Amino acid sequence: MTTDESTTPQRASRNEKVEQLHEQETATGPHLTTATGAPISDNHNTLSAGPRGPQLLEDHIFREKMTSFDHERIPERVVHPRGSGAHGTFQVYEPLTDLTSAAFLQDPSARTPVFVRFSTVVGFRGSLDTARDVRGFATKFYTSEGNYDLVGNNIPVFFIQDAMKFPDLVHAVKPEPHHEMPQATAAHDNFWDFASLMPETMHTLMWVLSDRGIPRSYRMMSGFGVHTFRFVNAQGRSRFVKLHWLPALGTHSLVWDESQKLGGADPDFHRRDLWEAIEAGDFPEYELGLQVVDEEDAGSFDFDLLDATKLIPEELVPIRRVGKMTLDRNPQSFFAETEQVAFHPGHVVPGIEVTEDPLLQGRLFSYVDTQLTRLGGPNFNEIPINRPLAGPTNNQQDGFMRQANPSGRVNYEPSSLGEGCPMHLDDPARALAAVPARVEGDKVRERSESFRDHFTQATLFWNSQSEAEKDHLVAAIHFELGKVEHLHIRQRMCDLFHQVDPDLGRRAAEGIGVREVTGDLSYLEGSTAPTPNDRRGAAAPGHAPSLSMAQTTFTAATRKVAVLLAHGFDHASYEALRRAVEGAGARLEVVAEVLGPVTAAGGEEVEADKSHVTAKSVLFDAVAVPDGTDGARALCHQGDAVQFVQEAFKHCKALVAFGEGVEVLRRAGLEDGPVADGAQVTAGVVTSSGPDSHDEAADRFVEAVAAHRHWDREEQRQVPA
Ligand code: HDE
Repeated sequence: MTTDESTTPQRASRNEKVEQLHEQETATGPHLTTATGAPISDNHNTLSAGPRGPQLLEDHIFREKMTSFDHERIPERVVHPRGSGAHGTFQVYEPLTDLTSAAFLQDPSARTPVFVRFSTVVGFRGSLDTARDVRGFATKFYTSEGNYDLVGNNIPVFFIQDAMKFPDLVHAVKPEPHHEMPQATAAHDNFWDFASLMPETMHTLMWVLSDRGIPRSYRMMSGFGVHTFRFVNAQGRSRFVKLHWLPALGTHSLVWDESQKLGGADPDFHRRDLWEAIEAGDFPEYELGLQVVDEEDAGSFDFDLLDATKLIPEELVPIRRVGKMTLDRNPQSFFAETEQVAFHPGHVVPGIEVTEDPLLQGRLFSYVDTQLTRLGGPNFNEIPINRPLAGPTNNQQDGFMRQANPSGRVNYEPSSLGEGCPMHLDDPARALAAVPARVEGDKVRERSESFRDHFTQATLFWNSQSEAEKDHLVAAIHFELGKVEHLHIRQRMCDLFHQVDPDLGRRAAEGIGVREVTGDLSYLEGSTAPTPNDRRGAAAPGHAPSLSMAQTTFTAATRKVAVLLAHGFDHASYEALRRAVEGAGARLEVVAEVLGPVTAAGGEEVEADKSHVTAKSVLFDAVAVPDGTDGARALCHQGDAVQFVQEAFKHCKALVAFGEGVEVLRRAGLEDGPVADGAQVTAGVVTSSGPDSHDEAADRFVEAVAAHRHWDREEQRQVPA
């Protein structure tokens, strides 16, 4: 039996007729029809009794159109509602036969289609992209053995250990229910009240408060499967595996002030960035990395592999890079694809299995359950974006929105009438299976002792950050807790931060009105929260460089550079800049006072891509000002241009000023003394004294762009922008 009806003779002739009709139609251009295909000649006027009379109930065309419109909305996801998707392919580097029997991980010449959806967690569907939040990174692999969903995040650990607490966590972080404020942020009393009573959140909180919480781009964001999974090979050997996505462009973040301003300048910042990069052929790439642990070694760590609040430091188990994903196609319809895609951590393929992680176990229930209301019933896997490449072949049938039922009389198994079809796969090793494991125990509601330590890895994270990253994390605490009205909640959080590191506790307290921090957690006694401070690792690892973003890849490729032009600019310096920027694979956009041509001192014309009305410095990675006396003078009189430069400086971005363009830096208060000869670089600000050094300055500038941000500049807090 098959669910594919397209091969029956009746179906074939019907399809031919439909094709003929379509051909006739496209000869004259497609015309409007009703939902049932009848042609429409007037889509502007309802049917009424006379041109000024009442509408007639018989106007089926109007009612059909309005009914469709009235029901356009479906419920948004309860978490991760705001997302952006892209299609692509995945290719494994070499057969992973030693690790898993999964077919898509065997053949290096095969390209497995994928669909990825990136998302924020907290904000509603129409909220902003750049809020401080965890990001979702969910991948659907359409493999020859069915769909495999890797439903991960950009942070390798999670807030809670047991799925039982998920509704509480999400209620606490979402806008407060009495007035639905604030939007898309954890910076409010409910969230920090909950966190202060749940010390198991501490490790993930450190990650979210770090710059990981405000990514520069979905293209520059890591992904993590978070839980420990099982890979099982054809011989039935099972190993524990953690999965990672490693972006080719490195992992980079925004500056907090910038991400807040972006919320206004472009709420679609990440969505647009992803879309435009793919349209421009700058296809985002991510390597798949695996950390593999033999089952015999699982007990050798000072944390439990089944505890989702813990990671395996790469220093203990290195990452093996096993394949690459390339995103090369934007969706055709946001709703049909990005909105209707339905992920589920239980969608695994033979050779990949779940573990007993109590958070993962709870997810196995939630994802199907939530689609029942979001996508209207149990048949959501038949929506094209969710449909597996082959099949499905089974006896499930009927229900809301069913597209294809099994044909024929047999809808049960076993059957002799259907000649036994569809039948079991005769080789269990190639089918979905559960590795045999002994399971026994008393029925209890109890957290494992091995889950008790909530601080060792939070401390490891703190220890491993660069000085700039530590400063940013403390500033994030000042913002988030600065928004908390109840002093006792701020106090508790500072005591918890003290438990992570006394210096962190002290620095957190400064500026949020908390006077004394002792790390006293006695307030937790008697609470239902798991007890806090049982550090299992007596000799906890002090420092894991892999946890710092300072160790990532740095490149200027695909970065966006704004060049500020005004009439009278020097065309040669502009050209030197353009050559260097484009040579590095970065993108140059001309920003001027208004749209239209800008005329150089020598008469050459350059068209402005953006005006100061629509483009702010936060939309760019770096800013350039060309040479030219009249152009520079004009820019000095444009408040928007001066602020553009100041703001880029404040956000530690690369800047270059050629020759007379340095006047604009002076006007912005960023340069005082005379310009030294040649090309000079100070904390990512490049100057060139004259035409002889323009090429060299352009090259130095591109290097400064590749460095992402120049944190050594942050001490100059007097910049007002
Ligand atoms: Fe999810 N999560 N989650 N989550 N999650 C959903 O499923 C849930 C968790 C993640 O782009 C929902 O289809 C529970 C961890 C992503 O469509 C829902 C628990 C991780 C997405 C749900 C978790 C994730 C979701 C809402 C604790 C990282 C967006 C809509 C037990 C490993 C997928 C939906 C997309 C979405 C439940 C924890 C990642 C309600 C109960 C840990 C990326 O089913």
